[in-house]
Amino acid sequence: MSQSYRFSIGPWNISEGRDPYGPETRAPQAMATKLAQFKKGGFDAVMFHDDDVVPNIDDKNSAQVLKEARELRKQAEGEGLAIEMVAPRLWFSPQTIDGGFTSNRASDREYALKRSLQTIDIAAEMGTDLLVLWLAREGTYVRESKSAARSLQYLVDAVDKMLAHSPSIRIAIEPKPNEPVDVAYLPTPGHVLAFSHLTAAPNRVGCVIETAHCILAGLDPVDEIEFALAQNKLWSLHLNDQNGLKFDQDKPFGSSNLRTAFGQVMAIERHHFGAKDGSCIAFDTHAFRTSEVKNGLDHAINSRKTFLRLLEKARSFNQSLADQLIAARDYQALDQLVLDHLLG
Ligand code: XUL
Ligand code: MN
Repeated sequence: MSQSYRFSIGPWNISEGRDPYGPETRAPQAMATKLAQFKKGGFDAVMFHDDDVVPNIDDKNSAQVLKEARELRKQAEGEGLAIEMVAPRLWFSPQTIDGGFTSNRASDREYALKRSLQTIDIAAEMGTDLLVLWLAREGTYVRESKSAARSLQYLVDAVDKMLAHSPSIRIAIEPKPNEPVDVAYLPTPGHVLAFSHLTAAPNRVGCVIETAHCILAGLDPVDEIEFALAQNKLWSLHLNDQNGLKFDQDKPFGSSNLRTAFGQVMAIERHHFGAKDGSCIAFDTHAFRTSEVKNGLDHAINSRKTFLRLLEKARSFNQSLADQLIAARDYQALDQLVLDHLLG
């Protein structure tokens, strides 16, 4: 029987349209409204930042934080949605303007760790063992301001404390080479997987791969996905698209490069992503600024539709003919076989 995939989505994927050059273009939607749309849109699970779960989280004590986490879990489950992961949002607060774990100030580093440990408690309360770390501001704008070796040690120390905080937590790091920082620490899946082996429990440190982030690093997302899958280290996926080396565009999956999208689906299918552990496929995309509220989730619904259509293409691809062409090293014909198949 063919494998079926689980799809997840974050509340930030229904956004208000603000960009660095202009304000919101859509009214904000309540969490309840978002959750109600997710199941209807074909999604099975939700990804949350800690302050999506608990707004104004820094103003609340631990008992209140965990109470709100329990309430949101109930609300999501009431809509038929599981919780995929929770991630500390370490790039908003005044204490993280110079990064969190790698900040040059000890008080900022303590804040980042405290918030991450609290996010692990939130994850437990919400029934997930997956913590995602997108290391947004861990990096530099000025090369001389930080040392890569010292920063690496700060990151290892922080992750080791998280691993010690909970014997069951799995930490998936989402690499991105730049934005908001000029040069980020752990910019690629290769860096993340090498990093995992420096920690106290490498089997509990893996990665999330996002298509656009790979393209921004000049890498082919197909190979990055397969590289991580081959090592059982891919624990979540953010599929989207990106038109070359620009700002992080988070375009609908397949909208810039259908062939690379096909390649990603082929890799996912070949390695049975999520079959054993229930890992989810998310589409970390956002609405165009011109979209109206009523169409505010269409980018993700369309991305899922494209994924499922490409899955049919992956399953009907003539692999035995491809294998013959590969054996004959007739890559010219192989290239055209893929194009003809995609063109239908
Ligand atoms: C940033 C990004 C984040 C993470 C979750 O580029 O992709 O949305 O996926 O924090
Ligand atoms: Mn992402």
